[in-house]
Amino acid sequence: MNNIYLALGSNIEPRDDYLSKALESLNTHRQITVLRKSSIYKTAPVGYTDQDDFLNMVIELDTSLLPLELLDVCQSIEKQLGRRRGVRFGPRTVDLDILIYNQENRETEQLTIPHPRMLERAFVLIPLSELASELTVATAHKMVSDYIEELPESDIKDVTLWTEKGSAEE
Ligand code: PH2
Ligand code: MG
Ligand code: MG
Repeated sequence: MNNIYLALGSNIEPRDDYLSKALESLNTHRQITVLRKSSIYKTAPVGYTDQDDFLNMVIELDTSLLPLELLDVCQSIEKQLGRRRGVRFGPRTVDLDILIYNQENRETEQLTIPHPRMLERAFVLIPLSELASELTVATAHKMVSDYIEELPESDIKDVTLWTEKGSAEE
């Protein structure tokens, strides 16, 4: 059994549809099974802040694909769902990032695993902790929950549970 986690994000409407469609595409792939999903969170943009709020979630999956093959599938789903590459960290219909792939620890031009920014990002750590709060990440000996404790309070406040009903009232 594999231990693979992916982060999903969208900040172009219809954000929740983009997340569901990405999930559906992953799940219909012959070599991918989505095992578990976190809740969906509404999150303030990080990095490039002059853009709309994101919806973010994390999923656990099982696959016989190798890391670069999985990356390829993620990028083709992004493309299929209308992702256009523009501003770095800027708006996107859907972003699929491989966070963790078993014990893989690699840094190549195409792909770095564990995801290089995941341990500083509340919008990744909080949904990930729903699925794997005791997971230790690659070479670090700390757990996901330890990293959450180190986050500034302001980052944590920027990540709130999202509900379809809540969004209709916005
Ligand atoms: N993704 C980024 C940059 N900033 N901010 C939030 N809240 N959520 C994201 O998914 C996100 C971001 C680059 O991929
Ligand atoms: Mg990303
Ligand atoms: Mg990405």
